[in-house]
Formats: sequence, structure tokens, C-alpha cells
Amino acid sequence: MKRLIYTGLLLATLLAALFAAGCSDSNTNESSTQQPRAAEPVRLTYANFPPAFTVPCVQMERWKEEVQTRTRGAVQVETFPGGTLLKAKNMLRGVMEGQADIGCVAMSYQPGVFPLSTAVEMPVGFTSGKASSQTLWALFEKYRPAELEQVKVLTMFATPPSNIMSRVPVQTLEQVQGLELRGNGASGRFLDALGAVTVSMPMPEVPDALQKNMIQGLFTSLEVLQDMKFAEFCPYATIMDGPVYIFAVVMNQDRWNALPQEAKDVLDVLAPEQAAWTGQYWDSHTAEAVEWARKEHGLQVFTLSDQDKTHALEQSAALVQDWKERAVKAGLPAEAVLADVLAWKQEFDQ
Ligand code: 3IO
Repeated sequence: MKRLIYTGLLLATLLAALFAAGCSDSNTNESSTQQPRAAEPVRLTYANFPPAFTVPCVQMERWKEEVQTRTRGAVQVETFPGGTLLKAKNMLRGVMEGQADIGCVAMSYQPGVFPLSTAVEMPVGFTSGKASSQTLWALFEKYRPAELEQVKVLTMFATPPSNIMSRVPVQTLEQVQGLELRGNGASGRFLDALGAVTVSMPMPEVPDALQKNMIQGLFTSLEVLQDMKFAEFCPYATIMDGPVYIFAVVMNQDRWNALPQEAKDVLDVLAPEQAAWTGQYWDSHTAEAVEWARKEHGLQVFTLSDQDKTHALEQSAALVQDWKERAVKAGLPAEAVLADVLAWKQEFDQ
């Protein structure tokens, strides 16, 4: 018995010494003016569905670095790109059930679930991810919708406008007729309205569908020409400033509640900054990716005529009508929400 106690004491002393060494080690780089922090950092898991080198995952790594720096290590984030922890379709549920602490939700993949946020998906002619992302965040802040009240929203962002990437040249609306194109959410319904044969699937399934010739192209922001290597299959792009795709980064509510107040403050300050950063990054990276695809794969870029663009908007009017009906059913002031979206689009596009 005595020996057991001695061994126990010895182990405890050893562990304490090791722990102290570890702490002083990690503290050597910090300035003496900083507050002492809790010895044990909070560790959070963050699930994401597309491959690591795509924009949703690049923004995840940037958020992680900002959080770790701004909390001086008190919050540590472990990221899981590529659907290794949760996939697109079970992201929201997985976070609510605690399989991951944080998850990146592609709201555009779940029609009907987000009646407020999807206002930003309406074909109002966003020309940048900067404006679409900041509009999405402003909308969330103003309305604090029921659709997201079971989780803590850490940030939101949206793509630059959807454009066509295709195996065949598409220079007019006429050429969209009957073409099998992949698009989800409002982008999918927009394609339907133009007479395309729309196929919906999450981004990670698109490479296989292109490879197997199941689709003739896709309709989303153009940086995937490079990041998902779609330029290998799609030598043509058609600029038409279609709808955007929308995302929310959400955290398990209980895990959020358990965070120290200082950490909560850091994350809340970061939220709108991250939305703006991601939108801007998406814009500049998309421009680079198109240039890359021109040089490396001879990508040809067409722009739809103004007449065809107007025509496309007219054809997709029913989409806006459907959204309004859904919004009203959800108890939202649909007209006021759309007016807000248009005003913010102006403001943030400056
Ligand atoms: C997207 C989703 C995952 C990775 C890269 C991406 N680029 C644009 C999107 C938007 C989207 O959700 C989609 O499926 O097109």
C-alpha cells in the first residue's frame, strides 16, 4: 500500500514538472505585458466538406490562425477538410449533435431550410463575393432568423456570382437549352428557368460526374477551374453574373456556451471581419484562377450579351416569387428583406 502511494506521488510530481516545463516553453515567446492565461486551452474541432485547397477551407485555416493568435492560444482549433469529419449533407445536424464543434454549412444545398438567408441567393446581379458575403452577414445581424437559432453562427460568406463552365461553348442563352449542367440551390433553379437540364450534387461529387460525362459543365464561381481542376474538362466559361452560393459557419450551442467570455468576445469581433475577408479573397482568387486557366488550359471566356442577361433575369422572375412566398410563410417581411439586400449590395459593392 505504502509503495503504491509513493509511486503515485512520484508520478504526480513528475507530471507536474513536465507540465510546468511545457508551459514555460510555450510562454518564452510572449511579451511580459500579456495577461497570464489558463494552462489548458479549449480545443475545438472544425469540419468542412470540400478539399483542403478550396476557398471554404482556405477561409477555415485563416479563421483558425486568427482565433489562435487573438486568444493567445487559449482556443486551439483542429480542422478537418475534405469531409473527413462531416460531409456537406450532414454538416448542420452533425454540429447540432456535437460530432464536430464547428462546421461549414453550404446553405445552398438545403432548399427550404433557410428562408431568410436565401434572399441573398436571389438573382439580383451581385458582381463580387465581397458584396454578397457582407450582405449575407448584415442580413443575419439585422434579422437574427429562427432558421439559425439552434446554433451559434461564427461567420457567414458567399461566393462571387455563378457563371457557366462547360465542355462546349455557350455564347447565347439559346445554347443553354437542354444542356446538362450542375447547379444547386438558387443557381440550380436559375438554370432550370433558362431551359438547362439541371443536375444537383455537392461540390465534392462534381469531379466524378464530369469525368464520367454525366454533365456538360457546371454553374458556380469560377475559381474551381483551378482549385477543383475543372479547367481540364471545361475549356469554356460564360460570364452571366448569376446567383451566388451561401455559407454559414456554425458552432454547437452548448460548446459555445461553455467558452470563456474573453474567447466569445474575440470570436464575435472576428465574425464580420471574416465575412469581408473571405468575400474579398474569393474575388481576387477567382480572377487569378481564370488567368491561370487561360494560360494553362487555353480557357476561352465569353460574356453573355446585355440583352441575354436581361432576358435571363426575366426568365428567372418566378424564382423570386417562390422565395417571397416561402419567406412570408416563415413569417418574414419578404419585401423589406429584398429591399435590404439590394441596398446592401449597393453599399458593399463600393
Ligand atoms: C464551392 C463549394 C465548395 C468548394 C469550392 C466552391 N466554389 C464555389 C462553391 C459554391 C458551392 O457551394 C457549390 O457547390 O458550387
